[in-house]
Amino acid sequence: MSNRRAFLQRTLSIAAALAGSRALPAQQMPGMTMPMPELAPKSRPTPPLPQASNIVPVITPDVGDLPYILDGQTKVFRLIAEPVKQPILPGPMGKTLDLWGFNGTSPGPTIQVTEGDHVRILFENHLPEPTSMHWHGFEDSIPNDGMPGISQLLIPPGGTYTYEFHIHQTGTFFYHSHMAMQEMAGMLGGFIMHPKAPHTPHCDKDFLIHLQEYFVLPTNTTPNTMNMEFNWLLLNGKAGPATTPLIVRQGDRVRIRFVNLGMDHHPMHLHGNTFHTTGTEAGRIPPTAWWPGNTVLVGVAQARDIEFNATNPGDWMLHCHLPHHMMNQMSSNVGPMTRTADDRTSDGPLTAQQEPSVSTMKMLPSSIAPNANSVPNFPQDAFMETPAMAMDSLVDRPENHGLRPGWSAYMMGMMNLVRVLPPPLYDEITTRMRQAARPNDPYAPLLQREERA
Ligand SMILES: [Cu+2]
Repeated sequence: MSNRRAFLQRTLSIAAALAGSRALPAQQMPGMTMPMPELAPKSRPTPPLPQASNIVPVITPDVGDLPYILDGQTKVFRLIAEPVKQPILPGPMGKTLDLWGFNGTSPGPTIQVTEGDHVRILFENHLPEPTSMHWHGFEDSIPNDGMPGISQLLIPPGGTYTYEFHIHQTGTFFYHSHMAMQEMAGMLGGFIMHPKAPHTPHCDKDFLIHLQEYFVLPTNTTPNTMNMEFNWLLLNGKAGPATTPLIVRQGDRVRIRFVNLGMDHHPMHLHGNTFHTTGTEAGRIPPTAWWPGNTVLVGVAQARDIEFNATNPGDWMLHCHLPHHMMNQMSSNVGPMTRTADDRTSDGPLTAQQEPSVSTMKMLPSSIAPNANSVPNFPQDAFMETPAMAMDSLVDRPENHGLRPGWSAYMMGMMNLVRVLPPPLYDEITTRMRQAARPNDPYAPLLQREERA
């Protein structure tokens, strides 16, 4: 059947279905010519590994993967658009946002497929308004483009749509609502197309990080999606220090894939290592055209893949370098001015006895120079809400093991760590990660793979 005939048939039949009912289950949708298999469970079990054993699974920290079931040779994913409660920072000064996402998270779970796969997405709209899903960068047929009013009708609340793809590209792609305000409410997710044969040089670790921004007034939980000033800057749905570090064994070659579906461009900077930019939202860059750097600008609607050899041990900052994106609650109309009273300073490294606390939220006079008020530009960070709100215990997890006490006071907004760990510490931390046996652990595919190796 020609693409045009298939398109017309699908459009007409779906239009008929939508006219008849706003909440038909997928199995009853006329025109759904593909046999509908049993739907994959909504709860996320341990994500499946990419089939080929030589493919390193992409880890999306704090998010995880969308599982699939096989219908013959077709990988079938069930993607549900729905309101979600997204905890972006824990504790008394923390925040949980009311976002729109997929299958319980925002960003939605990452879809991983391999070049040559046939893929079916059973999409369900559990939102209170119509939507449609765009597959960003896909070279596929027009009925699967997700452009409302152009390639398909809007999918009403309770409605469904089936997208089908034959995967012939490779790289970092993504899915998102093509309704702009829905996109700003969190409706985005990653779509990784692995090559059949891994790229060379081989990468031992492969991570995906979404760059996100929201404006949320104090005491509010719903973002103002029309605002152009942002006070909560997130990586994979978390603000620093709630971002889960990227765990790397010293000597690994590491790929990090950044995806930006927000309003601002983000210059992502890595400390201590020089990387090459090896991919864009259009896939792999020929090696002769890679460019070195320690900062990569990830523009709106873009993906950037970077790779480096992690030979330099340490806990290296990975962060957006826009100053306002390195803070939490950065906004001209957000108060109060706060800082922990345990805001000790010193000219030496922190010791275990110096861990700050969140017991009080007041600047100590001893932290301020006697002539501070006569110095132009004062105050700057002294009266931001952070740093110096240590919350080590609130964000404690195996991936943070061994960081110096009080570390969390200096992680904000779009900040995370790439922990390049000498083998003994790497083994200790990954053992702790395994022992934690967390449900839906985004690191699980990697831990399982390394355990088998
Ligand atoms: Cu930024």
